[in-house]
Amino acid sequence: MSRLLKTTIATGLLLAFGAGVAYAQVKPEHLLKYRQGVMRAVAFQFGPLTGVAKGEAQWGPAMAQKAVNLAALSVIAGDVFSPASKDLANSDAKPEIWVKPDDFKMKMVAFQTEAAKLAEFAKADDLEKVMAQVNAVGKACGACHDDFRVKR
Ligand code: ASC
Repeated sequence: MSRLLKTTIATGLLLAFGAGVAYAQVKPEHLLKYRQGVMRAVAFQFGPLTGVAKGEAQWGPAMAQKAVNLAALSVIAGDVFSPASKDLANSDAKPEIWVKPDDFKMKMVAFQTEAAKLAEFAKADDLEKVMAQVNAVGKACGACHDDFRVKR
């Protein structure tokens, strides 16, 4: 193995370990605020888009930007349910998330996939496809909430 390769691998391992340690040190209440903030941000992008799908809100560049934001946030949403956050109090996240991680992951990926499609249709300014895709995203949101979020 070349020296450069060894150095690269060693640096990568250090960074990965360092990030893990830094993450573990975040206070639980801050992790919860982060998670709830990200999910709130998701809802604040998606809510207006559901208005578009219902013909109650106007389509335009600002609304298309919300779809792009939603796709980015969906990626972050996949990172806010780490095992380190499984015992947070005052959370609507069900323990099943960490009991059935494969099922949870599948539903999270479905959300991310549908949100990415919505962003593409939005960027293409294809209102007809946007309206249909908003419903697909809503179904993905709901499918995960049904199983993994405490009913309110
Ligand atoms: C929203 C929102 C959700 C989803 C869900 C879709 O606008 O805040 O949690 O849509 O209701 O089933």
